[in-house]
Amino acid sequence: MQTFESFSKQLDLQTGVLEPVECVIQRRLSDMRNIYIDEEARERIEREEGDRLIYEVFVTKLPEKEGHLSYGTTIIYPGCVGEEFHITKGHFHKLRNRAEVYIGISGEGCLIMQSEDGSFRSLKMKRGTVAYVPPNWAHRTGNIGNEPFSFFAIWPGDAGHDYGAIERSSFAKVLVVRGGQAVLIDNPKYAQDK
Ligand code: M6P
Ligand code: ZN
Repeated sequence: MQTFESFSKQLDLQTGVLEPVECVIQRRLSDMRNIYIDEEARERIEREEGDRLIYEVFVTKLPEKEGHLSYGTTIIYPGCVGEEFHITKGHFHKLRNRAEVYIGISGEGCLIMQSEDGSFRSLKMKRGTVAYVPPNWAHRTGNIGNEPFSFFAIWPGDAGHDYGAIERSSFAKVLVVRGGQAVLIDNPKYAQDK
């Protein structure tokens, strides 16, 4: 039997930075075209303010194979695009029946989930929250506070990321600020049948 070498990394429990840093995926405004409901606001901010960093994913490179686990942390910087909070793209797993666990490290967030039949769930997250994303649910996470929101995530190595289905239909609800509060409203761009 082939063995795989054990290892450890250091997770900064204040910031979510995972060291040694191997690979950081940065998502900027320009990577988020048509992801937010207010595409005009996104374009205006990009034009007037530059290509704002929305979130970073510190990825640990591991075999994307059955039996392994993958893990990493995500840091979502505070802010809004129009009235919508900074939020990740969101994805289904390529292998739909693969679950995921999120552990809140810092800041305030909201995990939203949606199944292929259109059911929707949301869970607030803060430091110490352990949230379970069951098999078959697409998931994305927004920062609903004033500080960076970071969380640790762990998922099966063979799960894979499928962004296409979400890019086509989006999520049924979006996280917006109303009267200083984070609320979920119906997404005008949601198209279940596409
Ligand atoms: C979590 C995990 C990662 C994911 C990241 C950002 O850390 O679910 O697998 O890549 O969030 O989300 P997305 O890939 O949807 O932008
Ligand atoms: Zn996932």
